[in-house]
Amino acid sequence: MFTATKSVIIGTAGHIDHGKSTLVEALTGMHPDRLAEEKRRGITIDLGFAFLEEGGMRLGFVDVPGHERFVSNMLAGATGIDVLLLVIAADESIKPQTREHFDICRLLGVKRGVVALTKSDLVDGDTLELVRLEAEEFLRGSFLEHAPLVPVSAKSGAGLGELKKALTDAARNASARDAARYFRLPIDRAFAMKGFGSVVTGTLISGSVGAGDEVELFPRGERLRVRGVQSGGKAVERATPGQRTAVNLAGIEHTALKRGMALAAPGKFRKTRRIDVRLELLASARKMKQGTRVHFHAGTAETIAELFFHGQKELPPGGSAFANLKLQDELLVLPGDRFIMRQFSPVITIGGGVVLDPLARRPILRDTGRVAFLETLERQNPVEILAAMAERALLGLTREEIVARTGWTDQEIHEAAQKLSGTGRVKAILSEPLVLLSGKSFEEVRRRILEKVELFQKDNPLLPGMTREDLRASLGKRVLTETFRAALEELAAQKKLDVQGELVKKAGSEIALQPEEAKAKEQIESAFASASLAVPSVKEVLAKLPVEAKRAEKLLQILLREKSLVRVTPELIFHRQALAHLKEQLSAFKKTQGDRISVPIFKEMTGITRKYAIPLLEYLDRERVTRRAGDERVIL
Ligand SMILES: Nc1nc2c(ncn2[C@@H]2O[C@H](COP(=O)(O)OP(=O)(O)O)[C@@H](O)[C@H]2O)c(=O)[nH]1
Ligand SMILES: [Mg+2]
Repeated sequence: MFTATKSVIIGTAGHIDHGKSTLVEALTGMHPDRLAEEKRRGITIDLGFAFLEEGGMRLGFVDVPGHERFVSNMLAGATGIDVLLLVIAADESIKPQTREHFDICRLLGVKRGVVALTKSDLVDGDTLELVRLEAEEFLRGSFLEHAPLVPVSAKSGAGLGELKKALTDAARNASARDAARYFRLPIDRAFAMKGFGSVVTGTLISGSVGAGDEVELFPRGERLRVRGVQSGGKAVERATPGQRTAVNLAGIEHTALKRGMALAAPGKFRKTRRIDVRLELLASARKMKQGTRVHFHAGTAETIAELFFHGQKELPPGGSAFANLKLQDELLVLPGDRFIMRQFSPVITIGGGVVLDPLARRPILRDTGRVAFLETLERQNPVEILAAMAERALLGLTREEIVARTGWTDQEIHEAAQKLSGTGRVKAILSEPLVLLSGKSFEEVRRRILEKVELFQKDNPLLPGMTREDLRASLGKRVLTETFRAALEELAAQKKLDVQGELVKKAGSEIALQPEEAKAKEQIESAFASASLAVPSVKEVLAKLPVEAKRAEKLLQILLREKSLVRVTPELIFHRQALAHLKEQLSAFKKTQGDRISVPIFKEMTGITRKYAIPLLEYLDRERVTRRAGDERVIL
């Protein structure tokens, strides 16, 4: 059996020249600085990478630049860090970028790490102790409060073994990322490789990717084919989460690809420009007003965001709020994604937060339920979230919408929907493909259907019911056909409505006639009954009634529907009994005179003129009582 080796990303952070790159090299034997300019200038400008197999795990090192000018590069690398390697030089202690990098890692939700007190060879024991105390003080109350503090020297090698052990311990405790989720890879580099074509790299944050896969490029939208995948510098069948990953892509120029884009499972997600978030302002930042513009960093992407606080006008330093962010560029984010905000000018890190709704709408005053909805999203209970999403989707909530807004797998959606069914909070108006509606909206549609049918029957007492089509149209476009169908089905099953073919009526309702209508109806029927086969014209009968023409016509319709009367031609209507009698006469004729009858004999037997005889015989042919044979009829 194949058991995946655990892959963990270790990211450096710390002030420039504190020995980050040197330390990564000392630990891995690989120098992470790769650009010629970096080598020449001796500083890290962009991200560097190195790998180490240790303790049965695959450790990927992301080495970030410490210089303040390159914080945005640092941010691109900080995404996907499982374990932080915070570097503090023993000869300099905590410096501005130590603080900023640490703030960033905290805001990005990094959960564990190790602190290296580097260049220990340059200081005496007392100074080292002092720096240790300063570091402890600095980290108090943070996620690194209980992290190991390891003095090391890349020069002498002192402490390196202990640091490696502390890092592997932390890596072992890091929660494994889930390969069963949808694939997502924020791109941090794109280049062309001779003989291969376009290659992008990034830290695989979710799902897996392998040769032959189709992936979607965000925000551009192209579907691309994966030619091959490397991880840790080696070709692999599939790269799994927590791995530095290089993806060779077919069908695109490397110049069309750049840092900030992302690869993801095709057809699942939507790029966005509006997101709802939980936002946190650093205590060191200035208070923030509604409408403030900030630099926004998420994944490896960077854009400008305009802030709108839900339910408050401004945010004090150290404060936190729900906010709607309008982004200058479209990008791909999902709930739970962390982001960093940097002040517009001068550019310093002022806060960050977590994405709650990646497909938020523009904030509008009458959307009073938004804060409660965001609170629900923040609590992360899938059942509650699904119910709340359905409640806010007045038209209905589709599976695609759920995936795009949550990133949930089908299994997760199924489980949450299952737990909700039966509570009445959500109704599955369609199960394949899934469409959910809140119980409240569904009830409202049911109520409106009953109301429309009732109203229709009241306005049209002489009609047997409302057609499905008219009923559907009366509800307007804001009711999905699926909802209408499900509601109608349920009302019929509960015997609240009678649905017969195209007609819908209140269960058990009968046409209620006014006394004069009842009388008129009787009059019509008896006019035809007494006429036997020599029927009067319809016009003539209706004209004699005590009700006006429109109602008279409806009464006639009722008699036809009840089959008391039968329309033989557009002009000729007969009473059911007269026709029954005629059929009896024919069968009696067949017994005594044989099965053939001519038109004159038929006229003689029935005593009617040709005017009635021919249409009646044609009717009998249609009814398969007789069959025409030349000038005669065969009685069947
Ligand atoms: N004496 C001493 N110098 C070191 C040590 N580690 C790094 N340095 C030096 O400090 C300088 C900056 O190191 P570098 O790794 O580029 O720092 P970074 O900017 O944090 O990546 C370089 O000149 C290194 O040779 C150490 O443990 N002892
Ligand atoms: Mg460096």
